Amino acid sequence: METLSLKQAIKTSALEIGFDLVGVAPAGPFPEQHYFEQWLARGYAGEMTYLLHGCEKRLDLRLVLPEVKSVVVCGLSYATDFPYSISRKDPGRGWISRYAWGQDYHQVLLRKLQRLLERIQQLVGAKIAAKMYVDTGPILERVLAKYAGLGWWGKNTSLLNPRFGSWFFLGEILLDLELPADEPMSDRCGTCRRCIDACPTGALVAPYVLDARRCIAYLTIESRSAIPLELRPLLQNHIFGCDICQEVCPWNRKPQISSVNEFQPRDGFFNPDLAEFTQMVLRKFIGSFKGSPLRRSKQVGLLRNVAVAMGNSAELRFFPWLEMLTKHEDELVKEHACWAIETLQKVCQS
Ligand code: B12
Ligand code: SF4
Ligand code: SF4
Repeated sequence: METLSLKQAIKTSALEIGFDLVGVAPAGPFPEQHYFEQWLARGYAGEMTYLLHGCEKRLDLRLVLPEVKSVVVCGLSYATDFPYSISRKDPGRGWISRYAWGQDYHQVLLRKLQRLLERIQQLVGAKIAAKMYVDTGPILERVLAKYAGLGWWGKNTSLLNPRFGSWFFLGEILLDLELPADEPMSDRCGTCRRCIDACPTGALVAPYVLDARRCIAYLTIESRSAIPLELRPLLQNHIFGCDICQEVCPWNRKPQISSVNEFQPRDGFFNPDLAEFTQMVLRKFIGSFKGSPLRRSKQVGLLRNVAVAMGNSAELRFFPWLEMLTKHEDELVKEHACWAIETLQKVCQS
């Protein structure tokens, strides 16, 4: 099969398998890679040292797969028609980021990529060297997605697509197969800067640049440390991740809804009452969180986050819960619970 029709057949297969977006990127190098080095040098990665250790590979795909000639990049929407956090103002209820409401996306995408790879090998009629990645691999997924024509980099650093907004995950197959690359999409942010203005912690330090150390997604999911005191009040009711810079984006006003049922919210994950959520974390962490992205924070991380949200709530009904958390065996949980009690006491006095 000549390469253009092979590429078309691969794209058709990806859509049949259920991906919403698909394109082909060259194997690089890409001019924007230097942004990644600059970003690391400024310390914006915080505790995510795996980004530093994998730096060489991220800058050269051949260190990941020596035979790589092109990359098939796929996108899968996780948009649901549930409301946005910016329209829900109850401080006694926590916010879990939309991407984490349902099943862990890594497995969902990897299963689909595996089927696509099998289909590619059938089309080629031979086994070819290949590697699949979803999120955790040492590659710059958004750079590849841009060059595969899936979207443009938003100023909030998410990849945006006119049909799906930014509510989609990425997955890639690196291939020992020469395929014609797609055209990158042009930037459609224009003069807009809503995401930058809406970020509660000032984490978007410039257009297209995120200081992860200030980002609520990093602080509540990736960081294993104490949340800096000055940032705690700014976290508001966020207990796992944050969607604000995506919710305010005009391209996310009416995104096409995902067809994947596994991304619908589990019971108790959409805007949960903070006390009920704490009870679930304490009693059912092993059971209720199986196969959920929330496991990444571990039980201790979730309790730390809940304590901060309770402290920010100005709701005195959380005192008994916080008292209980001050007796937790983990120092991190204790310290955040004490902070929250002091914060609530100040509300009582004022
Ligand atoms: C580390 C990481 C994070 C960190 C840091 C995020 C960040 N913006 O860098 C934290 C924990 C904060 C995070 C949060 C989230 N993440 Co994340 N994350 C990653 C991961 C593992 C690496 C990203 C990385 O290398 N960052 C370093 C920066 C420098 O690289 P980059 O963002 O790709 O930047 C490129 C361009 O933006 C451009 N660029 C950079 N600076 C500049 C400056 C200018 C002027 C220009 C023009 C371009 C430009 O060049 C860069 C590469 O050199 C990727 C998976 C992967 N392997 O790529 C997922 C990934 C980016 N995350 C993803 C998601 C879904 C999220 C969250 C929405 C989850 C949530 N709600 O909590 C949030 C969104 C927050 C946000 N505004 O980005 C998706 C993004 C999907 C999409 N449509 O964009 C990915 C691709 C995972 C996946 N497979 O689906 N994430
Ligand atoms: S995810 Fe939240 S904290 Fe992070 S950059 Fe976006 S708005 Fe700011
Ligand atoms: S809010 Fe505006 S500037 Fe930010 S990503 Fe969306 S379109 Fe771009």
